[in-house]
Amino acid sequence: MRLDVVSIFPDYLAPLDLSLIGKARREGLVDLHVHDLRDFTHDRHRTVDDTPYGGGAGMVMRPEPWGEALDHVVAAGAAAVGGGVPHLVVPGPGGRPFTQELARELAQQPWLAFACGRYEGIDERVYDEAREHMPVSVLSLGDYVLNGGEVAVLAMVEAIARLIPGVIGNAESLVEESHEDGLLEYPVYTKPPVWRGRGIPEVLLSGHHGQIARWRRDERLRRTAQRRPDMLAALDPAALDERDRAV
Ligand code: 6GU
Repeated sequence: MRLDVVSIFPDYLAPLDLSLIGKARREGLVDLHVHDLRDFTHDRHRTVDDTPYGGGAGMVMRPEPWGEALDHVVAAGAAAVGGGVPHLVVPGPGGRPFTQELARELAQQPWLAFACGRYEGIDERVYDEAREHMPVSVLSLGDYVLNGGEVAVLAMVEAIARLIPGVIGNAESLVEESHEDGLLEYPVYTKPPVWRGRGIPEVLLSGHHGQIARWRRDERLRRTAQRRPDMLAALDPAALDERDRAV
């Protein structure tokens, strides 16, 4: 998968060299290119923002550097990917919620580009123009405000890249996760068997795989009911057995 990220703080994306994503890059599974928006300015001060038409607080990102940056990404990427256009993701608190389902969809794409806005946002004409050339999704991590899209891109790229076949060694660990089947994860324990006077649930030592599976499912249901009643309400009733309903 090819990934392009445009930002005025390219150093913010440095953590993508680390851990599993860094390994996926070195193995050629992920081809990541970070671009500095200021490289697409032409004035001495490398200006990317200006005051909003109509007045109001803060600054707005000017369209010209964004237009040139996205033109460059499309041209450079097309040569590398062998044609086509990227799916453009613009992170922002005003977007549609970024979910595991969306991560799964985006993980199927051969090419994603991320446009990191700062200040009060990017001139709306940049979105309008981009939509004439490529699919554009404005996506939010949740109902709170970050200073810019960079931290959101770190989160989204991690959520997407780990779903690319080969990036995670143990594909099984992708299956039983929170948000894959609408329930949160069960609690986990490892050695030692007693820590600061606290033992572990007896059933986990029983060797009885049926009972362990049932206990884990009960815990997932309890946890989901307690922490995320919205997720429990959204479950397909057909996905619950009689024992589930008793929990
Ligand atoms: Cl994706 N961007 C910004 N700037 N703030 C956010 C966000 C994204 N998601 C939640 N808050």
